[in-house]
Amino acid sequence: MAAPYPPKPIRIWVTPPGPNPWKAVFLFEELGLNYELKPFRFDDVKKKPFIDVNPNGRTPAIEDPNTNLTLWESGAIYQYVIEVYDKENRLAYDSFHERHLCNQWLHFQMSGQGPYWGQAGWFQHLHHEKIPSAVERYCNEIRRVLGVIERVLADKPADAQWLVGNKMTFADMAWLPWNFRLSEVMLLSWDEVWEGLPHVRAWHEKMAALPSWQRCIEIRGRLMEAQGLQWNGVPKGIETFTEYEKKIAEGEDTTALQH
Ligand SMILES: N[C@@H](CCC(=O)N[C@@H](CS)C(=O)NCC(=O)O)C(=O)O
Repeated sequence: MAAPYPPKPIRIWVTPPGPNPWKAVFLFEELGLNYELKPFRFDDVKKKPFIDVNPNGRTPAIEDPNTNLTLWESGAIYQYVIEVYDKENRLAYDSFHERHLCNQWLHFQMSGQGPYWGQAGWFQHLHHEKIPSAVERYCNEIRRVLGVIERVLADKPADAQWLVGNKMTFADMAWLPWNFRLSEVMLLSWDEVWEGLPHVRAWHEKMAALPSWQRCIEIRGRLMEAQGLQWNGVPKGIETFTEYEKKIAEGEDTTALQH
């Protein structure tokens, strides 16, 4: 058996319900890195000990004993892991143009996907009052951003439908975990989510089928179970989002689903 790489496991702090921690775990799994998970409850994300690791109180965060570096913000974690642990450029390029293009797509994901998908989910499910115009605004933005990706992928040769060059890179992977939640975020069937987006759908499904992502889903399921949560983040014992929304409106603790 090959020696673990890197020699000391990198600790990844995760709150299981939200998509962002799984963005980090997906990259570690795909590169086959030596890591350990530090799962904790979403309710504790703004408390010690986690705020000593990330003063902003958001997951993921990593602690790497091999380099003595603690890092938060999933985009920064991606750039770090790729620079330090993907020396063979399995999920990156060393050529000038492609390096910068990968960073461009990563920044677009961080600024154009994370916050908008997150706000769509918030106004759809968690906000204490129904504001249809807010849901509409963020869902429209989701469609607009996916439309950008659709055009880019459609313009590429059939065997190279990735954001940069002709292979999957970290710039593609970064988009998967939030897209994986789209049906729930938009309250649509998957066929409705992907309407008019055949290239995005194929791109998404290729990544979702990877063993590395399947392992993420399996690990997430176990951690959610251990925290008494259903797969969508709704606590066990609450059957539907409608029932959950009612509890939120009544002011009961709702922290488990917030991402
Ligand atoms: N920009 C951050 C966003 C991280 C983020 O929002 N993480 C969620 C979990 S998916 C969180 O910890 N939320 C805590 C909160 O909203 O207080 C990143 O990409 O790492």
